[in-house]
Amino acid sequence: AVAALSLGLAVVEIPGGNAGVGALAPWTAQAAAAAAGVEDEGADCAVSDLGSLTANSRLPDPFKKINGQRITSKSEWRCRREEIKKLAERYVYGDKHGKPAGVTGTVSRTGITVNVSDSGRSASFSASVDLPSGTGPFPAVIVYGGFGADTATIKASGAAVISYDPFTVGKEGTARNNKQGAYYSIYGSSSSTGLLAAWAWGVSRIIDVIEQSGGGILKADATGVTGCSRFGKGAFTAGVFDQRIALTMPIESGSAGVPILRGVAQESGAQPLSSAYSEQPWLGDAFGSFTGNPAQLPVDTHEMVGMIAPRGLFIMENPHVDWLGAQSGSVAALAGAEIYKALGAGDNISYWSDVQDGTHCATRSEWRTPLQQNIQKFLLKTGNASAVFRVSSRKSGNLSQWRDWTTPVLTDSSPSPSPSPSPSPSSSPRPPVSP
Ligand code: MCU
Repeated sequence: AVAALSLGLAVVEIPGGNAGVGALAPWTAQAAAAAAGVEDEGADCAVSDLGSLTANSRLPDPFKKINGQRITSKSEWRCRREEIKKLAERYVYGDKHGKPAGVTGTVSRTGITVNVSDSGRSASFSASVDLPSGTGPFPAVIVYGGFGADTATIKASGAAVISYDPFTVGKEGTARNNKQGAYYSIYGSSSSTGLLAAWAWGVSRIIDVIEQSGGGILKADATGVTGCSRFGKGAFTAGVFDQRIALTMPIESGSAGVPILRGVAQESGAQPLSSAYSEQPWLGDAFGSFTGNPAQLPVDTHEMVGMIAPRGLFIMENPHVDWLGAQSGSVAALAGAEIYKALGAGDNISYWSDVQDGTHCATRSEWRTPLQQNIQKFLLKTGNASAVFRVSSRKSGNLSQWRDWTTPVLTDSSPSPSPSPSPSPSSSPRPPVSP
């Protein structure tokens, strides 16, 4: 539902509305959000009970905690996000291990090496580095796999390209009980963690090494990630699970990527969940129980989108290949954008499926400018272009069919304490009395 607009304005479709081209959205004044300095900001949140599973054919309410209460303030999102993270690991991706005891490595102008050790096991992998012109230190985009990402535009924008071969960390073509690659060398070949989480762990370890390198060549706080197709699934998962990633750019990711899992199960021609589960061990082993009944899942990918908030996210999709489930992708973006908006970061999520060329993973001229603008805004921190939301009319999903919750207006402050039996007018504690 995007009409061409040639006024020199960004074409912004207001998330939640589904037809036509909106004016610039009211939340465009938000500054770009910085990435967090840590992989998982909510690691200290206590999430012990993941609740019970109840069928819900619509998208779970992202703002509703496992205990049934809805959050009311932005500060509560941190631990609500951790709940979603735990649910996503348990039921969709498998656990992504945190930073192992030993991570060492090197960053040079041409490559990165990573050596990892934990509990007596060790593994190594490497990635190549291609610097843009200039003196640096540079921001960098970690590019999964060897195709589909416009590396020329990334470099021309002023960011380095780190070429990451995820198969060195999690190999494809193995049985689920015999997984291979650096992740599984450390955590075991029968680990129930799927390849997407393993690949994401590899990205996190690359960022560890960049952090430890002192920042002379690459900046540690300005890392993006991208990739197309199965590597779009991977790039999305990396951004979901590492809050140090400032910009996440999945391309044509399809089932097990951005598209809502409940949606691809119904979308005509989209890769079925059972196919995505069995084609490669991308998802965690536990997802096997849900391929036929995604309504039982206590999470869906709109909440993974929300886990990336408020950091930069630019979702690119192809509406010409049914297998890619772009309609369900648009619903994930629209519903996820509600989380961005609630956090005051609605201008940090872009979506673009309105493209001409139907070739899967083509280099597309339409994405050149928004790619550059996202790099400027979130990695170089020199730009503040508005987000774009261009949904192809070929595959435009309708959010209202998929949700039964509304988007809260979250307060900036901490929640007020729940009403006590005898509310005291003075809530400040008495000063300590000295003996
Ligand atoms: C869209 O990503 C995958 C898709 O899930 C697979 O079914 C297909 O075999 O490969 C796609 C891909 O990675 O293409 C490069």
